[in-house]
Amino acid sequence: EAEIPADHPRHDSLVTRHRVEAGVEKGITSRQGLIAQGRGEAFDYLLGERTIPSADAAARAAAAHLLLADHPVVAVNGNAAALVPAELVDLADAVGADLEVNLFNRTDERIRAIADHLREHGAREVKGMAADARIPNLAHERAKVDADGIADADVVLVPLEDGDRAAALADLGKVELVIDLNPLSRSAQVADVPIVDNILRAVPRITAHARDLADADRAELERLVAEFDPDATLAAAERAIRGGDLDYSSG
Ligand code: PTJ
Repeated sequence: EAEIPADHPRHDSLVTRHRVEAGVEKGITSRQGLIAQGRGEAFDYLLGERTIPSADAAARAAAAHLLLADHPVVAVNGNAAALVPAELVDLADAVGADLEVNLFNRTDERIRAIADHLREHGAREVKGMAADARIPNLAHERAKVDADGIADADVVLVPLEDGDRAAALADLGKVELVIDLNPLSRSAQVADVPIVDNILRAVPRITAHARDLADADRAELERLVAEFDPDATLAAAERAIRGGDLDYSSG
């Protein structure tokens, strides 16, 4: 990361690529994670690599859900761990959530490597190794979760989730908060709160909103949740991507 000059017009995008590459080298990120990152990057480019107002409102609604939850869980996959490990630990601390490693391409080795990586970044307890519960309607390996983690959660934050798993979690009646740069992806479409933003910007933003709302009463949090409109949020993101008045001259 040190070699990329801070004033390079595509600095953040280059740093991100390096982190995902390093994640693969460290055994944290899957090779499919490289493809996922490329897809995300294309959408971010079209968004102007900024947090649009509807995504900020979604991050605030997500923070309200996490603060209201009885048992919030932040799921962590190979891309999230490579990109924002310390930020995920910070978010879990701010809202009192469990961290659970939960992988699309599950291997025990990668789960252990990600749990270690999160501990290196300040996490105390990391769930995901027990795998003693299943999400119904998913193939065996993809269905594994912890009984005292995601299986027991009422609110789950799933950054960059695969569509089938996002739909299966939503079918369980859990409140699902999804970070995904593609507003047309099934994960974004089934989410109670879709946050169409780069995970690099979205996670610290949810944490900042949670800290800002720490002293809010339940009625205010419930109002934020009730007023949030996922369809309008997705439509606003799609409009920003398709049209907008962006200046791409720096690219
Ligand atoms: O570590 P694992 O085994 O759990 O696998 C993780 C990936 C992400 C590889 C797996 O879940 C997967 O294949 O996901 P998909 O179906 O490729 O979906 C990833 C979604 O995340 C896509 O819609 C991308 O646009 C989006 N995305 C990629 N990078 C980012 C992103 N969204 C926000 N921020 C990003 N940096």
